[in-house]
Amino acid sequence: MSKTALVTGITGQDGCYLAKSLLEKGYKVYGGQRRSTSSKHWRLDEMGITGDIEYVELDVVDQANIRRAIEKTKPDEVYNLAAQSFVALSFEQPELATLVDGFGTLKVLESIRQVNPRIKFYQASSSELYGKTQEAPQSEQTSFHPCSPYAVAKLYAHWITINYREAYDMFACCGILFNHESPMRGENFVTRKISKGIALWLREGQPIVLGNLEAKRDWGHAEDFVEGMQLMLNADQPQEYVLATGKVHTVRQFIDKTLAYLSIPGYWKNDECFDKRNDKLIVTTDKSNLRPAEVGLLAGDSTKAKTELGWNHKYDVDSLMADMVEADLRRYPRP
Ligand code: NAP
Ligand code: G4F
Repeated sequence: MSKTALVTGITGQDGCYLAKSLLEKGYKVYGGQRRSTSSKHWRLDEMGITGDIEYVELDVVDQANIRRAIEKTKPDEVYNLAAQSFVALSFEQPELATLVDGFGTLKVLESIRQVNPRIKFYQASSSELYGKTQEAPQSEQTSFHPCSPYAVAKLYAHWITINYREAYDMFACCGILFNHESPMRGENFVTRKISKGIALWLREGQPIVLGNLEAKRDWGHAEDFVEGMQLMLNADQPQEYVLATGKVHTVRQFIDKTLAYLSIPGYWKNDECFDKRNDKLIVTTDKSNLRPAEVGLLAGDSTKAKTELGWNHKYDVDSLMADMVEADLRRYPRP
């Protein structure tokens, strides 16, 4: 008999890749989405799977509503992807990040415990938990030092998931996922600002405005990472796993790769990048894009996921960047 999954955060980047993958494996997929005055299905539409999913009203700040959604959908597996996931915004709206990313997870867990504690639960933990840690690369053994309201809320969610597993013997696990991007990435995140920004620069000439160009990230592709989530929920035992590529690049290097891919000869003058052919500005910075506290380096060691789950990634940073740039060139073609 086919399995049923309830995915919170179905309208987000990971929601659409996970739903596509689950549907391909024969799952019945319920998508939890919060009320909105307009449709937020652009990702699902682009993937051509909008009509294959059944939607339920689900806001993770309202427990009665989560409970009803679980009673109605009777899932075998719940993937809790719902979050206010933009780190920078969590400094502006710290309470909202705490309510959604922290308490929201508790509410989903508690609803599962009340309705059917045999439902398997996946929590979207984050490499942001490591924050200011001095250790690199970071593995399941590395200690956490979160340094944003987002990361602190995610730390609560991480430990409450483990607590429910230990206290109630639930199959609840956390994937500690390093940055993963795709053509479906939200437009505020730096890789998408670059891929969309360069398409608009080619079309209309306005420069891309960024913040800290020296931040180092371990960027993978969401398509690979949603496979790891499913492997975790289908493992013999619920455990925590790091998913990462193990390769690190700065924001500046990601820009260089993008320009090289498009054969745009760029040169840097401090934090501004220009076109060698005509000195036209391509990238500049503005302090409004800096954060009160910054995570300088995230580099993941996913040996455990590779050996125990057989997980691996198909994309590297170059094929990820190419996928994103090609998608934005299609969306924003030159006239
Ligand atoms: P995303 O694109 O920002 O999607 C977040 C989803 O959460 C959206 O569907 C959003 O719905 C939904 N949401 C927000 N507030 C909600 C609420 N109160 N109730 C119900 N749903 C709500 O994020 P993502 O990149 O797919 O990431 C998925 C999860 O993995 C998140 O928990 C994120 O924190 C975590 N994570 C992501 C990464 C990464 O690099 N992408 C790495 C580690 C962990 P709307 O469309 O209505 O806004
Ligand atoms: O793309 P970002 O906003 O992603 P960030 O902060 O690493 O968070 C993402 O990954 C986490 C996993 O590690 C997730 F948990 C989280 O939900 C989210 O998906 O920023 C990446 C880096 C940062 O150091 C930032 O300061 O890029 C730097 N950056 C430089 N200029 C910028 C910009 N980031 C953004 N968003 N916009 C800029 O203009």
